[in-house]
Order: sequence, then structure tokens, then C-alpha cells
Amino acid sequence: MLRLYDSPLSGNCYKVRLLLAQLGIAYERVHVDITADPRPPALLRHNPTGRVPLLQLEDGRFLPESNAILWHLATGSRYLPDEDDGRQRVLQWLFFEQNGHEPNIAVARYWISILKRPQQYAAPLELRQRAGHGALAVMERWLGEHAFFVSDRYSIADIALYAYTHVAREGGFDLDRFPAVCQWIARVEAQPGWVPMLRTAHD
Ligand SMILES: N[C@@H](CCC(=O)N[C@@H](CS)C(=O)NCC(=O)O)C(=O)O
Repeated sequence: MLRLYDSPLSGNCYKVRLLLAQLGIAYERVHVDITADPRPPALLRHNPTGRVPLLQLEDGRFLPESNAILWHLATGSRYLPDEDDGRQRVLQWLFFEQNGHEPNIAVARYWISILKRPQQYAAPLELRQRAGHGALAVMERWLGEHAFFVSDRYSIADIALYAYTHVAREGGFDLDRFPAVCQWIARVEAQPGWVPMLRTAHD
């Protein structure tokens, strides 16, 4: 059985849980406390960054990085196009998510809602919030003309971007400024097999 090293508070882990639910794949969860320092040695052995999510495959190999895990699990399914053009566009949005979106929106949420120390991070927080609103504006422009990010079909590009967008308010982001993004969030939540994010450290 697949084994997911997982934190309930992490949007990166939620991406994987959401896709596994939609694919109907059973898995075992190993709870990791992402606020603990230093990182658990078992994690560091199998992921040089020591971060979650980390997926142990059925053959024993370990796969880190949420979007690499999404790609692996979605291959051959309806959540990743077969043809080159669609796959390249999925990659385009996965890189955007990791470069322009997650480092701003997820990190602001972590400082405000998980560590609960916004004052300590006041200066970088303002920069991340400005850049995160910029990423939401990119999404708003695209979603003003498209139902989903690739080929107007729900894919892992949507899962990757949805994970932290739908909780962006927890990072101080004003989603009301982005109506097309809010409508897309509702479309994602209407997909078959959708499951909510876990909400507490004990889930
Ligand atoms: N690029 C990585 C980021 C992973 C990441 O930042 N994981 C966080 C939880 S969302 C974590 O493990 N934080 C604890 C730490 O940095 O030690 C991915 O997409 O999987």
C-alpha cells in the first residue's frame, strides 16, 4: 500500500490527499509535525529537504515534492492529459504554482495562521502578500476566459493551484477581489470525489 508522510495543516499534502481520493486509491498516512525542529531523521533519509509530502511507493521507492507526486499518481488517468501540448501546459501551471504562488500564499498563511506570529514576520509578510495578490491576479485573468487551467478540463494543474488558493484568506489575501477565482474554487469543489482539507493538527 502507498504510504504518505503527511501533515494535516499542509496544502502541499492536501494536494496529494485530494488526488488520491479522486482516484479512489487507498493509502496509509504517517503524521509529521511540520512545526518541529529539527526535521525528523526518517524524513531526511528519504527526502533531502526533510519536508512533506513524501510518498513511499508500493515498490519501496520514495517520491518527494507535491507536484512530482501529483504527476506520478495522475499519469494514465483523466487528471493528466495524454497529449504533449496538454502535458506541457500542466507543467506550465505546476511551475507557476511553485514559483509565483505557493512561496507567497502558503508562506503568508503559515506565518499568520499556523505559527500565529504575523508581527515577527511583518516586513517579509507584506512582500509575500503583495506578490501573492499578483499571483491571484494572474489566475483571475486566465479564469476569466477558461473554466480550468488546461484544456478547459479539471486536471492536476487545478489541484495544485486550488490547495493554497482556497485557504488564501488565512494568509491575509482578499479573495473577494478575484470573482473568477472564487467561481473556479466552487467548480473544483463540485468535482467527483472532492474531499475537504483537514483543519487541525490532530486530524
Ligand atoms: N516544494 C515542496 C514544498 C514542501 C513544503 O514546504 N512542505 C512543508 C509543509 S507545506 C514542510 O514540510 N515544512 C516543514 C519544514 O520545512 O521543515 C512541495 O511542493 O512538496
